[in-house]
Amino acid sequence: MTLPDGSQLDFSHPEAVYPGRLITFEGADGAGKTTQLQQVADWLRSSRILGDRPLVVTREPGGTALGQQLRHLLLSGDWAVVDRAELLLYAADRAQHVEEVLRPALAAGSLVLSDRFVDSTVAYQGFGRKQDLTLIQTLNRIATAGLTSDLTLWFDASLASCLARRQARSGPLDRLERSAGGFHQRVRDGFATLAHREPDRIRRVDANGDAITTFTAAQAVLLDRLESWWGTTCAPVSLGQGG
Ligand code: T5A
Repeated sequence: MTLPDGSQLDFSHPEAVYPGRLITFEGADGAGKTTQLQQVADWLRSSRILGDRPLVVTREPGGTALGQQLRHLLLSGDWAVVDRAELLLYAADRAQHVEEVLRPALAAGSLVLSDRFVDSTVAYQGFGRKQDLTLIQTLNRIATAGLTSDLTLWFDASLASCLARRQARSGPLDRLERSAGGFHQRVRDGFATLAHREPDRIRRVDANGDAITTFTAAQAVLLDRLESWWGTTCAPVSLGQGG
């Protein structure tokens, strides 16, 4: 960022290269990413594919104590939240999450699986709420201090499938899930645009099928990437066989 006197503000972290890796799980509400994250974590633990490398599972919003409070403020629907406040609350959650959870875990060499990260803000607040994308990019850079995912799995299911899954789930819909007026279509368009722009970092996983079919597709991407990072080799494991 250039200041009025011509000097530069640099939000990036001075030691941005870590021995660990960050994989984020993204998708529209109800696409099934949380189900997939749990299955991937179970598979990685039971297969011992990571050896002694720690596995950390976390999420946004709500990956820290502060974040859990922010998650409630954002999703309960108990009060009005204007779009700019929504954007800033997600950024606050992320800043805390990055410093308290992600950086320490990555510095310790962990494989970190995060249920959502910066791409959600672009898709939801940028495309969904139509807020300024340049502003969001700057805010994401401030919140992350330059940290990016090494791999993002975008679980993509049709709007009809997502809606049916949201409705089949027990409990009320949260504030974001209740958004109408083409919001969910724009969110999906947002993820599609991001995946098109960054095909190496963001990999689309077809999530229209059942959970096992989706897991098999995600597993193929993960095996390939884990091997390229750490030379790990492991045959795909069917769900239910426990590795
Ligand atoms: N948000 C988040 C922003 O707007 N900006 C941001 O920057 C960030 C970080 C909370 C909300 O915050 C928004 C996005 C969200 O609206 P969240 O906690 O991740 O984020 O909430 P949701 O995405 O709403 O999580 P859900 O749990 O609703 O959706 P998932 O994770 O996609 O779906 P999942 O796995 O929980 O599954 C939903 C139901 O479908 C079934 C499951 O059993 C479950 O009942 N299911 C399937 N059914 C059939 N076939 C499959 N393949 C299925 N997979 C799962």
